[in-house]
Amino acid sequence: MQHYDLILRNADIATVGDRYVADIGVRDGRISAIAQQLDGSAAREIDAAGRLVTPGGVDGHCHFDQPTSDGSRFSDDFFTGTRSAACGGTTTVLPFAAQQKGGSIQDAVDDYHRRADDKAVIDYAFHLIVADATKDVTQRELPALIEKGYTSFKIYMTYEDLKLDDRQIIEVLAVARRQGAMTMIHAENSDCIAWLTEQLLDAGLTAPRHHGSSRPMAVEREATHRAIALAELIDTPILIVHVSGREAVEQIHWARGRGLPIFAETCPQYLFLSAEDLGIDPDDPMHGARCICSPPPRDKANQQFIWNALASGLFTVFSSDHAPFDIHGADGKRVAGDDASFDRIPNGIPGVETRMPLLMSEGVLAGRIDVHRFVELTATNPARMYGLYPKKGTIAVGGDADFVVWDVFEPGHEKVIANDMLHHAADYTPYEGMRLRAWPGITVSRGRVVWRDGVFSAEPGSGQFQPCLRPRTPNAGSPLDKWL
Ligand code: DUC
Ligand code: ZN
Ligand code: ZN
Repeated sequence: MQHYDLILRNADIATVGDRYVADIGVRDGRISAIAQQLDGSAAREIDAAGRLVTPGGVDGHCHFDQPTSDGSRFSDDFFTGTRSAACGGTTTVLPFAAQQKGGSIQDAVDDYHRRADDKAVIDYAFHLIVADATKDVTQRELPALIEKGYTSFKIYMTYEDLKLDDRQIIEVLAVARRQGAMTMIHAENSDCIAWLTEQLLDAGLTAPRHHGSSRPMAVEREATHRAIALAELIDTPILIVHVSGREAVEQIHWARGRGLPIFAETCPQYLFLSAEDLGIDPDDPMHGARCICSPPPRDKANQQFIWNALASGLFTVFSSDHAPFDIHGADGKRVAGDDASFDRIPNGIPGVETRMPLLMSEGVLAGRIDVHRFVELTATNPARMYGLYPKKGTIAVGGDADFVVWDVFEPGHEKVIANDMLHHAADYTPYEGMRLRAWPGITVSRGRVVWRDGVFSAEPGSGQFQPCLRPRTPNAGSPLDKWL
């Protein structure tokens, strides 16, 4: 008789392609058998009793303990950030090792490992941020890092200390093409934002809500179109991150129609927040700062547009873009003071723990998407895009034993989100008071029960770094090959 470390019995398993009830046998952190009435014993058995079980989430976009240039500090380090992820059903995270302008990417990676390796409680891989696309970076550092398992990088079209110009973007895309890596692009037009910001500040319009006016949809639409054109020119796939609105969606739809491999990500803030959330509370001028992120949440009508694009398959991945800054205290949103103008307020909101339950509740249980699409967006596709599939991102024999057993609540008995039930270190959640019909009851990460019935249990440093494979093979046979 086979012996397992863990058997999950009577699981209602959902993957991208299948749904069936079976037992899952786990040995040495991997799924070693899936069968109806699995014959065997285990050190630990859990009866899922027909509850829905989905692959552990892969959050392809989150920020923990990332160095900043304005004196602010991300609320979460790798311990609190990954703890929060685990309690929200995520078992793999991909934060960013960010190159400083003038610095080396390898140094950024070494520094980030020092921040992560003793602290993470679930598995993690790193994207790179390329802030300075020098010859040394594109010809030596990036190819060497890709070889070592850092196979995706983010580039910015805005933010003074991060942005690349079109020529530099082309150089990075050419490396991605040669090496078979994935380029993620933050698409907003930097000069438009700078000009609009100057006009707003000159007119005395400095409150948090004007953040939205400084980055209207046209700014994102133009940069999205340009990113698509540059990727088309170099003949390489890209993934456009945190797509916020209908006008950027239209550009991606257009590109797909031309057969271009343009992938896209959206995030909970564009489904559940709107420009109104940047507004002023008469008693607290900084209230709207809680929801300052870039691109900003759009008008309410836009939310339906994003839902439609999630359901239709236009979006490839659904990530949190968890970027937490405290609303109280001097090193978070208020780093430039209690009445700082919108352009001096750190961008980003917390959301790594609420990503999966928000989409399960408001997407699947509300009938907007089916459970297979949920799995695809939250786990399988991010694992595929970033070279972690099928070790991560599905429930299959041979893959890591990463899964979530869901609690589902009847209408009238929903779970009400409150910041003090979350496990991040941020002092607020923008989703306070939302009533959800689903929440992870159990999270299993590489066979370890890290979250069960409200109790978190995992040691700092028990998460493992995951080198990523190349998400695709290098292009071959294009006329561009003689130059690239
Ligand atoms: N925008 C980003 O590009 N990164 C972090 C947070 C944000 O709002
Ligand atoms: Zn970004
Ligand atoms: Zn981000």
